[in-house]
Amino acid sequence: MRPITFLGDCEVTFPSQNLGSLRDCNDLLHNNSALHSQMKEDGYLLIRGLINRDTVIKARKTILSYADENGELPFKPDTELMDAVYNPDGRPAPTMGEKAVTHHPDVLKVLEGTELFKFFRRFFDQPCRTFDYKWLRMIPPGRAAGPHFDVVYMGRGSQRLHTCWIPFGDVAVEKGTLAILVGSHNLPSFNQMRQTYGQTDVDQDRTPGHFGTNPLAISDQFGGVWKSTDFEAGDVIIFTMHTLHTSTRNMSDQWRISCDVRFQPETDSVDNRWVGESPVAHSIQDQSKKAIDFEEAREIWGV
Ligand SMILES: O=C(O)CCC(=O)C(=O)O
Repeated sequence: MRPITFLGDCEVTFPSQNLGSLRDCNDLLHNNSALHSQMKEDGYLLIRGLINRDTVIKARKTILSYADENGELPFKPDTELMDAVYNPDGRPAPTMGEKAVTHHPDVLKVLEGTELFKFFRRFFDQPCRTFDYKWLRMIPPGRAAGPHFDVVYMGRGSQRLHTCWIPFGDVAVEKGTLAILVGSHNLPSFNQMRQTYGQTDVDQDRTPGHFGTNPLAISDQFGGVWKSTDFEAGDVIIFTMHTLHTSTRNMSDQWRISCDVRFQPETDSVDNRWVGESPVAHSIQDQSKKAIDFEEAREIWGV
């Protein structure tokens, strides 16, 4: 029996009815229309071993060395750097959007490497581009991301923008993996959510980015099935801007290292917050506009 993890504050085991298994699409990799059909059906594509494992492991070492050298004892003394064991008395250097680490050649070899560019070039059937901003995350024990659509954070450009989530190391479900609410991108029961919450812009509207904090309450109310998987270094998961996702709680004693990056066709319009030499990232345009909390937003959205 595997150890428990959590979706929000609810205990779950994996695999179970509450948290099923994602399917991979490796047998479709040479059939672009089949890949598109699967994306349309599932809202995601899980690809095993897309990126060279050694390249990912080398980048992991670079990221951990950066976090260690520029932080304050983030790792437990007398442990292996590559194990990234959490030190409750320490703090890593910030990594999110930090070019000093995200654009290190070892890291870029993963995030902007030939494998991802080759995949998206073929998937879009035209040249593609990626955002310069990279969401490189170090997630401590006990933490998880709340459920959300990515469109609310980066929806000002291409309608064909996709997210690609990349773990830097082997990440079992109990260490905090990406989980997808399969059905959220296409079931009619999510129409109202897509047409309200799914049309918002957190910076412009000052609406909440996360659709609450309880993933299982969402599937209970709207349907769909939460799914995740044990990831290995080199695996990636790609999903749409309207695929609801969260992460399982990190139950280990180690930092979970991952990065989410975005790809789109090169000629499509682009959300300017995330590109350029120093992307502006999130910025509230109208400071006088009051932030709306989730309960208030739900009433407005009627969901
Ligand atoms: O890594 C995580 O925990 C969350 C990632 C995420 O929200 C994303 O890839 O859009």
